[in-house]
Amino acid sequence: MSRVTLSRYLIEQTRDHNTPADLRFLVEVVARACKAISHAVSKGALGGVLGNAGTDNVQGEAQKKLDVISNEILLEANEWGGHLAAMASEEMEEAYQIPGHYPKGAYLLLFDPLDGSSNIDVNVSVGTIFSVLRCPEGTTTPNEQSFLQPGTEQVAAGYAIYGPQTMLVLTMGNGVKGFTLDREMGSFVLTHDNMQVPEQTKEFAINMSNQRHWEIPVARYVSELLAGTTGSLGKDYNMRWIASMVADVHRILTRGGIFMYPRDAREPEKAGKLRLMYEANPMSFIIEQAGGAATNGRQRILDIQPESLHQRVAVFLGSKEEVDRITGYHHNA
Ligand code: P6P
Repeated sequence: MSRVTLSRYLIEQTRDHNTPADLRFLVEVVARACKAISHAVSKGALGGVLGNAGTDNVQGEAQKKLDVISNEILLEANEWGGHLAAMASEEMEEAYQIPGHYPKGAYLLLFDPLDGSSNIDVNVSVGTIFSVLRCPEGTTTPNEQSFLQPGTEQVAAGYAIYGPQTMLVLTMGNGVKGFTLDREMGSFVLTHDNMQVPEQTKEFAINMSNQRHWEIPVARYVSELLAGTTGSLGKDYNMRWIASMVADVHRILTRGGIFMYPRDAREPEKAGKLRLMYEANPMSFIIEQAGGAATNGRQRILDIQPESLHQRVAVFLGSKEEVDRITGYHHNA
């Protein structure tokens, strides 16, 4: 069978699901930007792109040079096309307005340009996460409020993972597709036609060093996982923590598992570490489209009504049986 490239897949999506041409163009442009980011990341020390940029992002976190480079790549790739009304990024406090000399379009693009960037200098997989919303009707100058839509309003979401392979994983509401970058041809080729999260798993992902800070439902659940066949769950579990959300989620999408980043007592005023709009929402859309589940411990992440662009959220996502279990423990706490 001839290879299905991302371009062909998107054309077929338009034919089969009436995907608007502007949305198809948007995904193509983001994919092209991810190829450029992949190229920059792969240079590593040879490209003089490792290490800190000497600046902090809106979260007060030191920015890596590649965080700034990746953000610039996505802005420059998307600002001229006429498909976007505005953009928002983990790396920028305010929404990014499309320069006046470019046309505007119907969509809002949100992204974490390089997630897991603490791993860059140690050559561990990192990625780009993106989410697409419609700009509210009649909005001529989108502001923060324009972006504050629940995750159920996403029309597309995806991530690129820069690992042994560069892959683009995408949902437009009709399942989850995985595309592998053919570097010789420079095109993303469909290699994973229908990604599904197994409902059951024996693998969990959490940063165990935070154990003493967890809320009771999380402490109870993880102790049961660790008890294995000697405990109430009756099976032994394995643990993975890459500390790069894109890499942990990709593993779960590929072979199952549960990913947890709970809120904890270190900063009780924060609802969690991960950001709702450009990390949790896109990943939750993908996981649900693949048959998994995603909650903040108490409610479906996609149902959360955002209150601010950079708000944080607790995340429990992956194999439905386990996400339902930990969510049940929160409800019964
Ligand atoms: P910790 C990376 O900085 C990130 O935002 C996610 O990609 C990852 O899952 C998490 O933080 C890792 O956090 O506290 O284990 O370093």
